Amino acid sequence: SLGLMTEFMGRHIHYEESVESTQKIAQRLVYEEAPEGTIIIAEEQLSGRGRMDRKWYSPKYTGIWLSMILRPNLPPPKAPQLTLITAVAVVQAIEEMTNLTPQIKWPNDILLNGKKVTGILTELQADADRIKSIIIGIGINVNQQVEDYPEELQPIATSLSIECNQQLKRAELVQILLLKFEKLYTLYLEKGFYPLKLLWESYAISIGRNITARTVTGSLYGKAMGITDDGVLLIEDSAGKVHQVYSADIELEN
Ligand code: BT5
Repeated sequence: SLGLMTEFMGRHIHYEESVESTQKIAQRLVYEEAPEGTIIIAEEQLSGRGRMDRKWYSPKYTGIWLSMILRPNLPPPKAPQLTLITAVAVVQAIEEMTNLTPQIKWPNDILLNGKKVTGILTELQADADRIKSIIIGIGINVNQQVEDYPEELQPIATSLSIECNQQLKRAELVQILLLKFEKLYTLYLEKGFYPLKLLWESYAISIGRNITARTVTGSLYGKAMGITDDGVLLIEDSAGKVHQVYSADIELEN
C-alpha cells in the first residue's frame, strides 16, 4: 500500500510489474470508465513513450513510471495547462524529498543541472468543445546510476540519485507527488490557471532567455517572453514580433 493522504488521486491504483506503456493501460481503463484520479504505475515499461513517438527509457525498479486519469470539465485548449501543473507538482515533490532545486523547461521537461530527470506526456480524448478524459504520463528517473543509461542518454539524462548521492524511496515520492498534484489541481479547478501560472513561472528555466523552438512546421529563434494564460509559449523574434508556440522542443542558448 502507498499510504496515501489524498482525497481522490490514487484512490484506484493499478500496479503492474511490467507493461508496454502505462499510457496504454490507462487508455483501456478510460474506455472502461475508470474514475478521475485512477493511477497506473509500473516497475518497468518495455515500450515507454515520449512525445511524437519517441521512446522513454524505463528500466525496472529504478524509476517512477506512472499515468494519471483525469476527467476535468474543460474545453480542449485548456489541456496544456495540466502539463504545466503536473510539472509544478513534480518539482514540489522532488523539493520535499531532497535538497535539490529542479527547473522546468517548457513544456514538459524537468531538469537538474541541465539534464532531464522527468518527462511528462499528456494525451487527450475530447470532442469539439469538451475534454472527455486526460491521461497524464509522468516518468521520473529516481535511482538510476549514470552507467545504467544507454550511451546516447548519458549526456542528457540524470536521476535524483545521481544528483543527490543517495537512494530514494520511490513509494514515498509517489505519495508526495499525488498529494502535491491533488492540491494544485483542486486550486486550479477552483481559482483558474492564474495562480498556477505564477508558480510555474517561478520554476521555469527558459523564460527571459534566447531559445530555439523546433516545431513540426520549422524552427523559430527568439527570446522566450513567458506563457499565456492557456500555457502557450510566447517568443519574440529579432524583429520584435511575438509568436505563439503551442508545442515544440526547446533548445536553450548558452
Ligand atoms: C517526454 O517526451 O519527455 C515524455 C515522457 C513520458 C514518460 C512517461 S512514463 C509513464 C508514461 N508511460 C509512457 O509510456 N510514457 C509516460 P519527449 O519530450 O518527447 O522526450 C523524449 C526524449 O527524452 C527521448 O527522445 C530521449 O532523448 C529522452 N529520454 C528517453 N528516456 C529518458 C529517460 N529515462 N530520462 C531522460 N531522458 C530520456
